[in-house]
Amino acid sequence: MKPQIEQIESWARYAGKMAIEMRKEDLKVEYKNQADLVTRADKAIEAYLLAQLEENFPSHTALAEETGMHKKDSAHKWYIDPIDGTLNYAHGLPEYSISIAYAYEGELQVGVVYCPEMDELFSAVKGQGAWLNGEPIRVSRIDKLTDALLITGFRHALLDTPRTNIDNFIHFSRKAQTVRRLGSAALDLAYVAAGRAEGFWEIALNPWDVAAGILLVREAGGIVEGLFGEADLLTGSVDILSANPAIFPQMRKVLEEVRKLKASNIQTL
Ligand code: 2AM
Ligand code: CA
Repeated sequence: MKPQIEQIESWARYAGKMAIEMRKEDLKVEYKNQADLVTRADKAIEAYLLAQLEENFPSHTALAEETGMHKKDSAHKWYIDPIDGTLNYAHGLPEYSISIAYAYEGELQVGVVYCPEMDELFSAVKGQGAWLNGEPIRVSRIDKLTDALLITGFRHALLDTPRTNIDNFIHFSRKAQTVRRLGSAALDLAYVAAGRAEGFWEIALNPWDVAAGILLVREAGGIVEGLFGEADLLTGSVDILSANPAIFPQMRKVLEEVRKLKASNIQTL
């Protein structure tokens, strides 16, 4: 049986209620490392979503942030982030989301990203389109980088390494209208899909952060690739570039310029 979008949407909405309720009491924050944390809400929501899968699709494989791979029939695979943007969640900021995606034979079929605090549910079905609370969404028509609002994020562990995103951030800050750092990659991609941002890039994300958002952007008429064209965005560490079709090549050009500067050891700041 194929997963129905309405069913996944209802799981996401229920998970969102759990997130809002649980934030009223002690979140029991544990640190995976300085900037990577987990709360009892992440664990409870993941357990709830995995239980839904077990009940409805017992033969399907699931990859979930807190408990890893639950390997079964891997032609059917789910990507689950119970709370994307846990740092925001733990600090009381509204920018966090529940992200659920389903892929068949490696092709994303359904994606849902739900922001409970704003009650915004973004959904997409392969070949059918993308929606925000049931209304169709499209990427923006802005076509000049100088008019573009971009979003990015920074992996803490990369800050003092050659893979740091800081150089890209500085160059895009000069060339675009502005660059925002919001804290939930799943929502960032949803905002590109909805035309609120023209582009998003980030380094070293995980498949569960991006799977649903990738389908949202593609179904809304946007482009998603690896930062330098890598095709596989659903395994291992993911470097991602996503934008409307006009802005996408302009962003790639800037990323390539920065890469060249770094390779030639020229001080890029
Ligand atoms: P999370 O809140 O689910 O951990 C912030 O720019 C984005 O990076 C969020 O989507 C966040 O997801 C993700 N993120 C945080 N820590 C991470 C880590 N150690 N590895 C990969 N992604 C991470
Ligand atoms: Ca998470």
